[in-house]
Amino acid sequence: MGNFLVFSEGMKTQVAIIGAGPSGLMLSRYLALKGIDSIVIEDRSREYVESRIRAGLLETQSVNLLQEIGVADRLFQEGMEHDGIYLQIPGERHHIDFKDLIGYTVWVYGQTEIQKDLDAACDKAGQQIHYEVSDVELHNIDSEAPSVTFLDKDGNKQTIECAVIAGCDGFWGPSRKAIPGVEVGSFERVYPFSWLGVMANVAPSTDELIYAWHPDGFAMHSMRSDKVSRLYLQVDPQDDIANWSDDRIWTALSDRMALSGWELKTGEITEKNILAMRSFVSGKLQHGRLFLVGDAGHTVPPTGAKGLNAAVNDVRFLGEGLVDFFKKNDSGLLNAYSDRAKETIWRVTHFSWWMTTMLHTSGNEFDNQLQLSQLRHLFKNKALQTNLAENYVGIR
Ligand code: FAS
Ligand code: PHB
Repeated sequence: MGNFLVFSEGMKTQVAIIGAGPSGLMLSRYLALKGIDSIVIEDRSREYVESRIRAGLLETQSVNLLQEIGVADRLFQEGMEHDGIYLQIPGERHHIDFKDLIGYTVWVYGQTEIQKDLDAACDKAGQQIHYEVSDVELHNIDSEAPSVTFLDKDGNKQTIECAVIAGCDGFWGPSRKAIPGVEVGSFERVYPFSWLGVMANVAPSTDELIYAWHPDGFAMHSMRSDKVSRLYLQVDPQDDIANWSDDRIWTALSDRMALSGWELKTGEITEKNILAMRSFVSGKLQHGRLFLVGDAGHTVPPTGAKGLNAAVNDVRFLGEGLVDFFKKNDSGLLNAYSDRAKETIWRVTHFSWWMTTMLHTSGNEFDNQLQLSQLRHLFKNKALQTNLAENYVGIR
C-alpha cells in the first residue's frame, strides 16, 4: 500500500502521528522499517523543532533503538560515551562508576542532534511530515476508523483517515485532552523549584557530568561537545531570567560546584531559560485507537535524565504492539501497551523524584542534614551506588 492516497475527502494511512518531536519521528521510522505506513503532523516549523534545546543524556536502551532505526551513526561519531557521573557535596566530589559497578555506560548527545538525524532519515525515506499545521482535532478515537483533521500551512483543511492515532504531541498537545475523563487517575507533582539552564560556548570543565548539592541550591555541569557546555542551577520558580546576568550565573555555578584544585571555566552564554519541574503521569495512555507516547502521557523533572529515554521506551512498546496488530492481526500486545509502558514510567518517575528530592535544597536545615546524610551514605555504600547506576543507565 503506497504512503498515502489523496482522496477528495482525505489522506489515508495506517498510523496518524501527531507531533514531530523525538517520539513522533522515532515511531514513524520504527514503523516504516517494519513496513507500516504513517503520516506525521507538527504545528511548529522544522527549523524550530530542530533548534529546541532539551535533553542530552541517553540510556543504553535508547542508543540501541536509535541504532535499530538507523539513526545512530552521527551519535557514535560525535556523541560522548561516559562511564559514570560525579556526585558532589561542599568540599567532596565522588565518581559513581557505572561501568565498574554494572558494566554499562551512557551517551551524551543533544536532543537537537537526534532531531536532525531523525529528520534526515525521514527525508531519505520519503516520510510524509506536515509542518506548521494548526487546528488539529482528533475524531472517532474509540472507533475502528479514527481520523485527524487539521489546517495545513497554506490554510487548507485536511483529513487523515487511519486505523490508529499516536499522540506524540508532548505535555501541552491535544491528544491527551481528547481522552474523556483522562484526568481521573492522573498524577501530578509540581516541585517548589525550577532549573535555570544555560548553553555556553566553553569547553567542559569536567570529563563526565557533575550533580552538586549545595545549601544555596542544586547545580549541574553537563555538556554537548568538547567545545559546548550545558549547565543548570536550581532557582525559585517565580524567578525571572531577567534577574540572572551572565556574571551572576557563572558566580552561582562556580560557588555551588567549588572544589579545591578545580576551577569552572566560563565563556559566552548563548542560550538561557528557566524550566519548571513537574512529575506527571496520565491516568490513561490509550483510549480506543488513540495511544499516548512520551511527554504526552508523562513528564519527569530532568534531574534523572529520563524524559527522552522514557519516550524511547514507549516507542518500542507501542511499535511492537502495532507490528503484531497490522502484521499478525493480533491486538494482544497493543492492548497491553498501557500496562507495559506504565511499569517503566513509574520506575523512571520514582528515580527522577528520588534524584530531585535528594539534590535540591528547601532551605530547611533539618532537610539539608537528611540529604547530606543520604549522600554521604551513598558515597560509601556500593549497593546504593549500584541501585543508582542501574536506574541511571536504564536497567529495569
Ligand atoms: P516533545 O514535547 O519533544 O514533542 C512533541 C511535539 O508535538 C513538539 O514538536 C510539539 O511542537 C508538537 N505539538 C504540540 N502540540 C501540537 C499540535 N497541536 N499539533 C501538532 N504538533 C503539536 N529530558 C532530559 O532527559 N534531560 C533534559 O535536560 C531535558 N530538558 C528538557 C527541557 C525542556 C524545556 C523540556 C520541555 C523537556 C526537557 N526534557 C529533558 C524532557 C524532553 O527531553 C522530553 O522528554 C522529550 O522532548 C519528549 O519527547 P516527545 O514525547 O516527542 O515530546
Ligand atoms: C543535559 O545534558 O541536558 C542533561 C543531562 C542530564 C540530566 C539533565 C540534563 O539529568
